[in-house]
Amino acid sequence: MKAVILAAGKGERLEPITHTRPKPFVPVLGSTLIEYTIDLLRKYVSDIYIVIPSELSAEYSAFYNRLKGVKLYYQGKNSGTAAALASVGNISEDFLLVYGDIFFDEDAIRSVLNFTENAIVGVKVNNPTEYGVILMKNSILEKIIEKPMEPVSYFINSGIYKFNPDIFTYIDKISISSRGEYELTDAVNLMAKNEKIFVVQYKGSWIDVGRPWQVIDVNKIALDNKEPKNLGEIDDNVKIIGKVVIEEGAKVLHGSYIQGPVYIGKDCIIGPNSYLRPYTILTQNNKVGASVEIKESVIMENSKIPHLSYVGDSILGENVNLGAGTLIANLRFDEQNVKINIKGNKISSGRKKLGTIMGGYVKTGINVSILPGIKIGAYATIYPGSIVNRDVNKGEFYKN
Ligand code: TTP
Repeated sequence: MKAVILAAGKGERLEPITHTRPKPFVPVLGSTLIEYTIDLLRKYVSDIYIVIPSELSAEYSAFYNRLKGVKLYYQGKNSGTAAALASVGNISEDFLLVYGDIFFDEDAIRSVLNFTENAIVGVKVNNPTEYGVILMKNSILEKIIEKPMEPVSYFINSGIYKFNPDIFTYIDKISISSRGEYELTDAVNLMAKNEKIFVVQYKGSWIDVGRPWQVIDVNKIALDNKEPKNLGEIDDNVKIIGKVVIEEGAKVLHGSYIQGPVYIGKDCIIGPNSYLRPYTILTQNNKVGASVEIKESVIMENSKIPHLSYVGDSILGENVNLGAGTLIANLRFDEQNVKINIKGNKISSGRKKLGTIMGGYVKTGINVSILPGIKIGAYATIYPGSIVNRDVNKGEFYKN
């Protein structure tokens, strides 16, 4: 069996994380979302095809080029999920199709493979109006309704399918949607009129990584699923409580206090006297120094937080350097859910606690304070002593 991963989306909602990396390469512990999906699919399929954007910056290309044992296809000039699938040409046997921006566990794949016919994996969510809602009868798909105004059902399309080759015939028949895209769900709806598509009611982990804070959610689940281990070096006088995963080459120095679950990736150096609280994810080669406290945050590779900082409920991109005394606020005085700017609209994150979403290569000077829900674009520089109370653009020099 073959599998196709659609990975040619824009990922605008995930900015500034996607300023320096394609959306499917958001970190999952020491790996990335797409590499996690590839590893999982490899157990079940012989060939993996990945559809990627046709125009790639050098920065983005480097990520795709590091994928081994997969075949890359460039999406043609049309946009949309159906156009993306059509880019692989025709596949002459049954195949799996998976969106590249979802996190799920193996049971989802196993359950869809149980069917000899077409099948789609559905999941229950609280916010169905943001997804393609599934209407079905006796577990057979009737229709998918994209982003309905009213929640006609709480059961939605997870982005995992098994198709026979007829899907390509239906793709040929659809026309451009009101969103200006060729949408796979239009082809699936045509197919559902003529052929049976079974709906798998999946209850395991599933996250659509569309919004920045969902990167924290995914990493929390991935860490919960991991066994504790220690391949690093730990000094005397380090206190570790709960589950901690410490990868090769990592060092935890004197006086550090670690409350699991915590992930300490390859070659990280922690301490002396650092405080890591639950769901601190240090992906790789991070430096966390003296009197630094981190909680529920994902810190991407090569980023350094060397002195006297607090980082709570945040995402820091790769190669970031926080100046001494950089403090990130993660709670509003009125304790309302933190809002964040997504494509020009202020959206509630649904989280009472959310700090900053910082792109790659950002540098902060000493004594910088960042208010809750602020996004800082990649390559920005924050002048010492600044209070960051608005979003900062990519590459901006911010001073106040
Ligand atoms: P979406 O999440 O609908 O779109 P997106 O990835 O462009 O994200 P954003 O809205 O934040 O810009 O995409 C669902 C999946 O389909 C995702 O894995 C990307 C993939 N996709 C393509 O491969 N080609 C496309 O033209 C589109 C629109 C999506």
